[in-house]
Amino acid sequence: MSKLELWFGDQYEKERGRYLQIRGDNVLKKVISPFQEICVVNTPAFGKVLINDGIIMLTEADEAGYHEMITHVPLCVHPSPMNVLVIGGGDGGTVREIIKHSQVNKVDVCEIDEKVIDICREYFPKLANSFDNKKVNIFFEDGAKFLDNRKNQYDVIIVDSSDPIGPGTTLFTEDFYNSLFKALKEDGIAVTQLESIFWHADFIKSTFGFIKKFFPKSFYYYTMVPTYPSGMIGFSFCSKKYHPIENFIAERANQLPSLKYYHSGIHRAAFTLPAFCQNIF
Ligand code: SPD
Repeated sequence: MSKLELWFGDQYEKERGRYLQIRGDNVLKKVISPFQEICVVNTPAFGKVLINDGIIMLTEADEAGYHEMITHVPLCVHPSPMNVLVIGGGDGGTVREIIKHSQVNKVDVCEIDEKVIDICREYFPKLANSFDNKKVNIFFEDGAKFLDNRKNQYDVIIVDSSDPIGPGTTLFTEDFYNSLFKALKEDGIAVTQLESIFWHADFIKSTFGFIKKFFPKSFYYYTMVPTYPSGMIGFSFCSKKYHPIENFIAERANQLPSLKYYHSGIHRAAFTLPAFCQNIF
């Protein structure tokens, strides 16, 4: 008798006719929170995988490329990033990277779903232990509503969201980018998760349509994540003052401890886009 095999992949993209499959050995946890289904699967190829509403959020094997790039790029450009906000990021990977920066005094985290943090504390302690750092304050709120009450407060805001469906939908609107602009100090930088140039170019282009209304300096940059749809994912770099390459502080990047992906060469290279999308954002 053949062994029953568990295969899974990104359900959102499957509906669009494209689907990476990963074999799972067993489901470690499956919970329906008030916001989404949260699932942790053990896999032979990628270690433990966190899947929310059928969409891969992270795998132990390749999360570093995502979390290091969403974090160190803005924090190695802003000259004095003391007050940082993370919207989303309930697994703790982004906070783990932020607290490597000694200049940072305070990290606020606004995660809509308390269950994500609980589950990640249990199954991904190497990421979620970062929430125990004394600089970290956690708020369980919708990110868009949280920003409504905050003006001129943060040096850097990192939007470590899920996809533009489900609980993350409000984080991809023009109003949200307007709120990001207002919540930043006069020289602030926001970085947001912004999908794949291969599969979501129209969406990225329309998002940049309103990013450019608010931020004088805006750029798309990317990282490689084999288990995300198309094997890569990008970010918007939204800045009031600083340029991601001209104001890059390479010495700071070179001093960061225990990195798997980020270094000063990758920082610069990440903003160089393939020919087909060089001029569309
Ligand atoms: N298509 C999936 C994109 C998920 C991006 N964020 C995941 C959270 C990792 N901290």
